[in-house]
Amino acid sequence: MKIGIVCYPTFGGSGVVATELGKALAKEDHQVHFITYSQPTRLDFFNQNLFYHEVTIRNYPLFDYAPYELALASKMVDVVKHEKLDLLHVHYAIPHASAAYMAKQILKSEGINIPVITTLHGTDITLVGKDASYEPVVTFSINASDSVTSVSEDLKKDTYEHFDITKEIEVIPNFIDLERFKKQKKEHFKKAICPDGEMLLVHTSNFRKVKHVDDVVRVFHNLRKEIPAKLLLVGDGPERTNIEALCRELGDCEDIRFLGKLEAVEEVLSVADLFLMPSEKESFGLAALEAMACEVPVISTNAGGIPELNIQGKTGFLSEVGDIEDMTKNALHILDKKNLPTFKHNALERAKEFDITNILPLYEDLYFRTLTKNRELQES
Ligand code: GMT
Repeated sequence: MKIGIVCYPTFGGSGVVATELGKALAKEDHQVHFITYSQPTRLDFFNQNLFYHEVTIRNYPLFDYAPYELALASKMVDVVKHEKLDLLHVHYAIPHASAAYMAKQILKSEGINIPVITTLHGTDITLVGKDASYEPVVTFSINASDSVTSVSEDLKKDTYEHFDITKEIEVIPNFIDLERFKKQKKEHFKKAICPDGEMLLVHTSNFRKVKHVDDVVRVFHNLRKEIPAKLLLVGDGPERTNIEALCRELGDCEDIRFLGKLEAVEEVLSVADLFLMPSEKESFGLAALEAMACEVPVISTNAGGIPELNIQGKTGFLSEVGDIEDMTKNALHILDKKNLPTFKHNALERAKEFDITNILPLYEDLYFRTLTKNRELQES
């Protein structure tokens, strides 16, 4: 198949899922064309089946806001026509699903029929999409897609609850490449960070408010009153300055390290004992899955789709959003040397269920079904 993938090329989960999906499809001999405004972060190598088409946005002094959606739709038209794509798979509804609708209509006027699959990732529904300034367009473009997927049952439920959706939404969860995300031998690294055998806690995110990184720091503050521990914070974003200020206020700076945006996050996860995800919203929680694949149990909230991944008392624990005391208590339970090996083992076993080799066929099957349905509609 010749597949066009549209996504955000940044470090965000939706971009990671889209890029890893494209790479896996290319390995299966599909031809994959990425259409984005810059090279996706995890697409920095050559593969004969992978192509990258950059969306260039011409600005003009008249525009206060450059019309990205138009440039994207025009690029989709161009790529579909010249590369003879079979389908477009767009990740994140805003503005990819509506741009794809526009491209589809333009192509239709030229006698080309291109099916569009939209994957909902979370904030495109739970935060941004619900806003009145976007809602009608989001509703319309979801309903106008040929197929729609969401990354969890919870996100599917949320989408039906908050939008007037007439389309069937299929759940295809996030996945993990266990060949890349696995516990590596990095003892020297652990020794450098935890010279006296301290427990190592890790959090990775884009440091947006919704991630509650302050709760990570507060749990760590409480926990280290009981046991020696260190905390690594991976990622960067708008809340970072506030978090640094909080660390200073609590007097924990010397045991907390900010690592910034790291590409090889699996190396850090390989030496971690516990992962913290205190998010207020999380459609799935890909960062937690990456941790689990590296044998790291998870302390999380019970928000959104996280309970579909993290299993209470088995792979970790789930608390109400903001319940620092419960999270601290649970973290201490997991880090107890009698319990930790079992939690680590369970985390890996659970992660295996989301191995890309199990999830990729679900997308391929959806592509074939969408193409067949589309063809039948054309013929009728
Ligand atoms: O978590 C973020 O803020 C990034 C966001 C994105 O859209 O890139 O991630 C969302 O999509 C991921 C991949 O499907 C999910 O694993 C994350 O849970 C989801 N984030 C939220 O719902 C907040």
